[in-house]
Formats: sequence, structure tokens, C-alpha cells
Amino acid sequence: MFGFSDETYIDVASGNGGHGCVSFRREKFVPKGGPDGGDGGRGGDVVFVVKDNLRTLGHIKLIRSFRAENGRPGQGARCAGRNGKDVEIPVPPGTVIRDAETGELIKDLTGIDRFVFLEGGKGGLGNWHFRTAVRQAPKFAQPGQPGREMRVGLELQIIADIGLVGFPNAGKSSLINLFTNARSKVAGYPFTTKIPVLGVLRDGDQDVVIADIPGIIEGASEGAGMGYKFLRHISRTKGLCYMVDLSDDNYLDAFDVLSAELAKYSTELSSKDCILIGSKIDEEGTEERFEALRSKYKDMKVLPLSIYMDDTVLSVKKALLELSGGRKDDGGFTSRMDNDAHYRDEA
Ligand SMILES: Nc1nc2c(ncn2[C@@H]2O[C@H](COP(=O)(O)OP(=O)(O)OP(=O)(O)O)[C@@H](O)[C@H]2O)c(=O)[nH]1
Ligand SMILES: [Mg+2]
Repeated sequence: MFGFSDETYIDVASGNGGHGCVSFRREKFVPKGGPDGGDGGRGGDVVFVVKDNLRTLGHIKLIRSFRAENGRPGQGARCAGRNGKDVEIPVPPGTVIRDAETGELIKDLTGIDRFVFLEGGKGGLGNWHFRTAVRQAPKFAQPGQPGREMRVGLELQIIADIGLVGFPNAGKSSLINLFTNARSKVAGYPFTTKIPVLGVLRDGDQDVVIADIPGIIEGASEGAGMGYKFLRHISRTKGLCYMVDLSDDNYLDAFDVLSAELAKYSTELSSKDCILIGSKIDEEGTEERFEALRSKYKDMKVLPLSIYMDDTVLSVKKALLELSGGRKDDGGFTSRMDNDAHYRDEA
């Protein structure tokens, strides 16, 4: 298991078909008009629509029940009833649909844009269809077919877009709480966070999933601190956000120690795109420290942050959004692969 799982169930129903109509033509001076009952409309379908901007099932949990419209009954003068509207259920890529009762797999939506799950009932034929030479006035029409109802389970393996990496107490949980819906415990002692926490940063209609994991310390790869088993939760992210506490005396070495620990877990992880944040810039004496950090890592995007200073909060948010899109522009971040070469030169 790489990410976090999200699951919920929903009740879905396709629409009933509209009934066919029994009707006879009535015109002036035509005492016995023929049958002219129109057909019922088709019931709407239940359709899953995969949306790339969604990353969790959170929006589904607010709705729970999805019903398509019923078809309208047919009318006189051979008028067909209107078809029922489909109900579309927006889900993130990778969603899996199961039968809620049996747990049986119905569909894995990976790589699929649109999936018609339950078709609406067919509309019934109007009595106009049933006229024959011997039965000129059929007093019956076909009923519409019923739609189908079902309870289904939805499951999703959420893969974080951005992972937060830092020593204990660096301010990781404070950052995720600031930008996302997460409520990760914050306290002024190390190892406050004991299990990974996910948060969703919304930008317009785009979800960016951020993972807050327990602090990493030197020797984590040998089991020191909380170890580094939590790194698997960020192993498939698009980028990493390293956090260095500027009020801590080890601020200048922190990044090298952290990335070396990550490299021991996997070089793929340590070579991901990243940004570096110097946190707690509101503390005394941290401005000079920040400048020292910035000049040590010239080739990286290095940003100051205080959760109490709005301008720093805004630029960090922008950098996180950029990181999640994996964009590389002139002033942007460079990959850790490039940086590794740089650090070797320095050493
Ligand atoms: N002055 C100041 N304090 C901060 C800032 N951000 C976080 N803190 C404080 O730093 C301490 C640690 O913050 P957390 O967010 O819990 O740090 P963490 O990195 O999640 O820590 P662990 O879960 O233990 O790894 C708390 O007392 C926070 O209030 C900041 O911008 N300025
Ligand atoms: Mg924490």
C-alpha cells in the first residue's frame, strides 16, 4: 500500500421508463378517431464520469444518493414523452466500484473517462403501435420498464501530490493545517505527528493532496526516531516540500541530512522535484539565517515561511501549487538530480 485509502458507499438509481399512452384521435366531425397514444420516454442512466481535477471522494460523501430522472409518459397525438436526464457521478481517476452487499468488483475506472453503470428503463409503447386490422381501437398501451437501484461501494487509493519532509518540530503539521482541510496535531515538542495525515488544498477546482508524515531524523534509515517506514506514503508524490526550522541551530545542515536519509530509502524519492522552506521566519535572528540558507542552495527554490505572516503564506502556497503541477519555469525549482551534482561539487 502506497497511499491512503478513501472509501464510501452511495445509493444509485436509474430512471423508470415512462408509460405508453392510451389515447384516441378526437376531431370535429370524426366521431371515432383511431388510436394515437404516444410512447413513454426512456429513463435516465447512472453514469460515472472520471474527472482529473478530483483527488478524493470527499464531494461524494456529501451527497450519497444519485437518482436519474424518470422518463415522461407518452401523450395523445402520438407525442412521445421526454427522456429522463442521466445522473452523472463525478469521481477521481482510479476509483473502483464494488457491490456494497457482496463486495464483488464491478468496475475499476482506471484509464476510463465515462462508464454507463445502470441503464434507465425503456419507455412503454403507446396504443398507436397496437392497432391492427381486426383491433382498431386498442384500449391498452405498454407500461414503461422500471429503472434499477443499487447500493455500491466506492474505493480510491489516494496518492499524495506533495510530501512534507522535515525534522520533528519544523512546522510541517502547522503548514498542512494552514493550507488544507486537515487537522494535524501541532505541539512544541518532537514527534507530535505519529501517523501520516492527508490534507487537500483546493485551488479553483483543482485538488492538491498534501501528506504530513512524522519527522525524520539522522539515522532514521537505521530506525532512529520513528524510523522511515512512513516514507512509502510519499514515495509516489510529484514533489517534496522540505521544511527547515530557522530557529533551530542545525538549520543549515538539516536539508542535507534529510535528503541523505531519503536517499537511503530510495534515490527515486530523494531525486524528486522539491522546494525548501525556512520556517518560523517571525522568530528573532532568523532573517540572516534564511539568507545563509538561500545562498547555500542557490539552485533550489528556497522560501521563508511564518504561519503568522500572510505574504510568506501566499508565496509558499503558490510554490506548492507549482510543485504539484510539476512545472519547471525559469524562476522555478530544479530537480534534486541536478542539485546532487551541485552538492558534490561543493563537498
Ligand atoms: N514562531 C512560529 N512557530 C511556529 C511556526 N510554525 C509552527 N510553529 C510552532 O512550532 C511547533 C511545532 O509545530 P508542528 O507543526 O507541530 O511541527 P511538526 O513539524 O509537525 O512536528 P512533528 O509532528 O513533531 O514532526 C509548534 O509549537 C508550532 O506552534 C511559525 O511559523 N512560527
Ligand atoms: Mg507534526
